[in-house]
Amino acid sequence: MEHYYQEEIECASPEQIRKIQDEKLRDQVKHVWDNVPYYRKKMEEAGVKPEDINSVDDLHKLPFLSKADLREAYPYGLLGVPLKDCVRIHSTSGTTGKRVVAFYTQGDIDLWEECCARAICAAGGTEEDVCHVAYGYGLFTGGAGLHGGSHKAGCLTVPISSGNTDRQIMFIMDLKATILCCTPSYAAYLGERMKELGYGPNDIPLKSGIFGAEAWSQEMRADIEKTLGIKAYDIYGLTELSGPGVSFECSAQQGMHINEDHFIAEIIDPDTLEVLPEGSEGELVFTAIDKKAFPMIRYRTRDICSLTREKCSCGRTHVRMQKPKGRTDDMLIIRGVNVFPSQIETVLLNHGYAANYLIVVDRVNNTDTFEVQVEMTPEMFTDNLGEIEDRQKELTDGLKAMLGIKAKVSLVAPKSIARSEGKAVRVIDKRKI
Ligand code: DLL
Repeated sequence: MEHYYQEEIECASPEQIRKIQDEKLRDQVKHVWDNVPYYRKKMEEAGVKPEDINSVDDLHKLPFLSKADLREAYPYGLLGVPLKDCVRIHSTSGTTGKRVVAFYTQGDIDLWEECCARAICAAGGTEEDVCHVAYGYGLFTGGAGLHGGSHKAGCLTVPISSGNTDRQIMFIMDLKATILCCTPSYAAYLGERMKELGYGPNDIPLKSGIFGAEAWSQEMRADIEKTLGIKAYDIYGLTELSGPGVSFECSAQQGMHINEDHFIAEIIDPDTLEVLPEGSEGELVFTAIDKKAFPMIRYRTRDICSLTREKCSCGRTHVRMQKPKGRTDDMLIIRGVNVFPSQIETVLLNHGYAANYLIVVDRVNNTDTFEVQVEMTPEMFTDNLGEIEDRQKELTDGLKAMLGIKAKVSLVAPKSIARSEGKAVRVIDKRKI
């Protein structure tokens, strides 16, 4: 039986949702016009006034916000309420430039935690469950978001944060954790370590996992589900829009339902900025219609995916987004060809490898070099060079068929590629250095 946190709104009719969005959008645009001079100026430049925005149909008239705006307005330029009304900040783990700092009122936190509670309930969470939150706590939104959601869903919450893998496993086993929340790469590592310690899927008390914060393939899902003996649910979000819980997967595992009573989603062509019809792949853009302290309007996420309104077997009516296949800024252009790390991951997992790999790109004599280092699994480990060469060739062919270009595949020993406790780093692009 499908379990909901707020069934009435999660299963509301499309007309009801649309009505909510129209009303909230009008209020939010007025709120921003009155309180965020940075965005008001953008609206004035675009010749749009709050009176011009009556419904979602008018959304396209509003200017976009991008990461560059966030940088320019850092730290307080996009605040929608006096600082005294804010109760918390979170920040992105960005490695380049200024970090994004997002602000929250107590109301903003409540609705964010509700979104996370919806995700936990969709993964079967009830007050009988023990929810092991192994996303990082602190400035990162993963820990705080799922922690709050777990409380709201009534689970027993284990705020373990990331790190110290053997201690994590001890808590999972001793406290009989039923729901695991962490990045998919960390879930894979936990699974690997549990197997080493002799725990099979039937020994592990977990029943489901809520994994997100980075792109992961269907093949990786299958791998984690098998090792841990769980059902693995995807969850999506970003700091600028609160954090995790902007969208989440249900039992159907056919895309993530976007919490449409709080966020309006659009897909645009990242080059022409034109809004694309349902089903097209493009850049995901969100308008947060409830958040007051950091009210993002038409925020360009740089994530690439598509949307569908097809009926979902779980009963939820909110639009679904497909797994983002990566970010526009994750996309590598190698010898003129677009390459997403997730495509490489698919090939590796289809050939029986785990998601332990590193992509190294460089430029030598004006030509891009493209190497994929892949760990052999303990089962396939060998020092027979002929066998290694055969396997490398097999993967080179598989990658060529997927990407259309040739990669140098280097098989490396098990455990020689660093494991991640948070978001995995899978690309080293030396061309940018
Ligand atoms: O990663 C929030 C989060 C925490 C989501 C825990 C899910 C679970 P940021 O650090 O601001 O926030 O990074 C946001 O991560 O724009 C996507 O590119 C990527 N991302 C997040 N979830 C997914 C996902 C958090 N399920 C950026 N699949 C986003 C693919 C994801 N990419």
